[in-house]
Amino acid sequence: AVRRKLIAANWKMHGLSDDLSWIDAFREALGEAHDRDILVCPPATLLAAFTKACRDVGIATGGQDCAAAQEGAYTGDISARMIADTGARYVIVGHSERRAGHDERDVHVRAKAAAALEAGLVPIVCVGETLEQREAGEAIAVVTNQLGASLPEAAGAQGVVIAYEPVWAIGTGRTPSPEDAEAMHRAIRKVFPGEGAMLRILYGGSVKPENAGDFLSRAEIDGALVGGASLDPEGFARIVNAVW
Ligand code: G2H
Repeated sequence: AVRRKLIAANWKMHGLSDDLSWIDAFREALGEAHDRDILVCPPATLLAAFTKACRDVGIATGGQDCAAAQEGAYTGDISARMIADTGARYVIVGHSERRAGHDERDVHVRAKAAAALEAGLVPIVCVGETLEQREAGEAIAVVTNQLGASLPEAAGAQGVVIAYEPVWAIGTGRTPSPEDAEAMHRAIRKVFPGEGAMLRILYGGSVKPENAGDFLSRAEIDGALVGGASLDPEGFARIVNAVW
């Protein structure tokens, strides 16, 4: 099976309305890019405007988190149905910054991913080990267990995207070797027996223009989830163009 590479920008808590100018700057720097999917996950406040502006230019959009419920008395929360209502097609769930900073556990991530599927969105389910777990030789066991517990039963390989983001690589400038990332992706694929070949697995954690090609050229690595380096439109275009 040929999996199209997916290059996703996770803006985290960055971006104001002026930053819609990122879209034109990115497109100009990108040139003609074929055979790859491009996704931008801006903050929720910009999602509707971003989605509208990206509609006809080949850039998909997504949320960075969603609630487990679709509506109700949940002050401050945003549901998957609301994200889908903007025209966005994806939503990140279980990012380590949510797991660590908002005490989200696998059971919550699973409920959010289920809500995303129910709303017709593709959840990007994030998993990753800590440095301590990697050094103890437990990385693959930790991540495959986390994934098993974070995936809703209804999740099939074609309806979800997995992002492997080692916690120690996020925003630190450190990365695993492409070989170690590939080994993890291979293990993650086995969590989907019989349909692993259809599953898209992104690598995330300190992806930059300088190292993007090392990851994106690997057969097991189906794309990247890019944080800090995605804020610069030229830099993100270089990352997208590192796919060949
Ligand atoms: C990991 C990644 C994007 P960064 O969180 O999700 O961020 O590229 O800044 O390490």
